[in-house]
Amino acid sequence: MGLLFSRLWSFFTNEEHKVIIVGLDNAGKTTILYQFLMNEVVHTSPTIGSNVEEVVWKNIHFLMWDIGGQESLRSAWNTYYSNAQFVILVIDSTDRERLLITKEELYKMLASEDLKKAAMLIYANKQDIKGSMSAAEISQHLNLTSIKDHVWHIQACCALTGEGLYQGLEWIVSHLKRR
Ligand SMILES: Nc1nc2c(ncn2[C@@H]2O[C@H](COP(=O)(O)OP(=O)(O)O)[C@@H](O)[C@H]2O)c(=O)[nH]1
Ligand SMILES: [Mg+2]
Repeated sequence: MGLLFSRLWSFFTNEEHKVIIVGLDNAGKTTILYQFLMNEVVHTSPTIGSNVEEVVWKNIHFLMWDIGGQESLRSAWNTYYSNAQFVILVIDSTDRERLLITKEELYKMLASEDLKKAAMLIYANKQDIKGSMSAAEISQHLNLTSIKDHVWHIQACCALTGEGLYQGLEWIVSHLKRR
C-alpha cells in the first residue's frame, strides 16, 4: 500500500527530480541548461556559483542546477549533491588536455556517499568542432565500462544546435520509468 500510494502521489503531484549539471568551466553546461529552457542559444558568461532552473520535459519536472566549474569552485560541488537523482557531466570534447581532470572529478563524485544512488549522464559536447573526440573515445579515456555501482550513459551532443541533448533527456526519462 505504502509504495503504491507514494507512486500515485508522485504521479499526481508532479514530483520534481533534482539534477545537477557539472563539468569543467567552458564545457557548455550553461548553454545546455538554457537550451532545455528555451531552445535557443544564449550568450553565456562564466558561471559564478550556480544557476538553477525548472525544466519540464514530457510532463516530468526537473530542478536543474548548473554549477560553476572553475577550479576554485569545484571543491564546492559536493554541497549540491544531496538528493540529486541525476548528475549530468558535460565534457568539452575538444579539451584533450583537461580530460584527465574531468576523470578525477568523475571518480570523486562516484565515490561520494550523497551520490550513491544517482545516475550519471555524460554529454560529449562540442561535436560540431572538427577534431573533437568521439563519445567512444571519451568513454575509453574515462574508463566508463569499469563503473559498476552507478548507471551511466554517454551521449554525443552539440549544445549550440541542441543536437543530441534530447536523446540524453530521453535516457533520463527511461531510467526514471525503469526504477
Ligand atoms: N562550437 C561549440 N561551442 C559550444 C558548444 N557548447 C557550448 N559552446 C561554447 O562554449 C563556451 C562555454 O559555454 P558555457 O555554456 O558558458 O560553458 P560552462 O562554463 O560549462 O557553463 C561558450 O562560448 C559556448 O557558446 C558546442 O556544442 N559547440
Ligand atoms: Mg556556466
